[in-house]
Amino acid sequence: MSNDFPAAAARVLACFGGVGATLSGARISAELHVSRTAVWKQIRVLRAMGYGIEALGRRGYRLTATAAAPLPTEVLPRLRTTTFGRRLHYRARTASTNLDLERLAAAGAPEGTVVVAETQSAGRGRLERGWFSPPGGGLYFSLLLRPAIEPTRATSLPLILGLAVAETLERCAPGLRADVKWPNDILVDGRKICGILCALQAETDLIHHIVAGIGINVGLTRRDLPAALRRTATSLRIAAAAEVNRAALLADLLLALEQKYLVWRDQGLTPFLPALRARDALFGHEIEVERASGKVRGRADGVETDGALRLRLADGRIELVCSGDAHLR
Ligand code: BT5
Repeated sequence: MSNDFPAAAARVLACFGGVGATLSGARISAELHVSRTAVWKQIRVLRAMGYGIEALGRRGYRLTATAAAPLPTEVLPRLRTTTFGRRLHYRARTASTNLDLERLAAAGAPEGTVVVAETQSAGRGRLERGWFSPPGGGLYFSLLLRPAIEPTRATSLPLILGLAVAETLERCAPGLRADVKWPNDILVDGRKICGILCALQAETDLIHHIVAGIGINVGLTRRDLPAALRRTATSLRIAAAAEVNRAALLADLLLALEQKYLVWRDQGLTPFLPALRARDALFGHEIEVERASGKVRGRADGVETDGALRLRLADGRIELVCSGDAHLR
């Protein structure tokens, strides 16, 4: 585990042991051999990170709530996976978790390694687009995968990751309905709540690794959204008035991702086709797909076992689209 959780704040936090504990400032300063002022400073740092710490006058401080932030200290005790997230790197701020994880991957990090950030200054979407990643409002993380499969099979990966996200969001916000929009979006009420970016490092026959970046809007309010996203984006708070603990969400999601990934790695997309069909945001709609090679229009007809979108053209023929951006017409 590595993180840039401020070391001094972490030591103060460790003194408390757990939620509900009360400690005097004198005791903390004696235990850590620092001044009372230094303790107070770290209490303020912890509060700014989302920890609830009540000041009780001469009796000291009480830890009332742990932060909902996706800190390793919050995520790891909740984690029920075998490998996903067991190596968890936390960044209070970074340019892009995908870039951080690419570096770790190049240095030999194992499958399941995760980088999670409180905020990203240059969060990435596909094709050099950006991902709006303000602090406190979202879950931004990247997951390292090293499947021993042919590179062409990786096309369908974002769909099963999307399925894991959709199912997990519904579990943590009862009443919410989440759909998967080919190739890499999760929609709630027709608006984007999550985007997925899978970057593949491969040779013709061999995948070196895949960095799967996932961004989820959690606590953002409509006012937090920039004008350009106000009509197209949503969050768990906007859509379901849900107050979601991001650490718990990450732990739950990593389990769902691991379970789906292992089945997908061995059996491909086929076992997931019924679940995808039930959540297909495009199925039956007239759509336009922008591809590198140009636009194509038709009626969305589900996905193939390799993850390609089936598009029924005006003349009834089915065109298979491997990549692109789909829009409802
Ligand atoms: C995606 O790209 O949807 C992939 C987004 C992946 C973000 C994660 S966060 C953790 C990891 N680290 C990174 O640097 N990236 C990954 P795309 O399909 O190209 O969609 C990008 C478009 O979505 C933008 O051009 C905006 O229109 C819109 N958008 C940007 N931020 C958004 C947000 N927070 N919520 C909803 N829509 C957003």
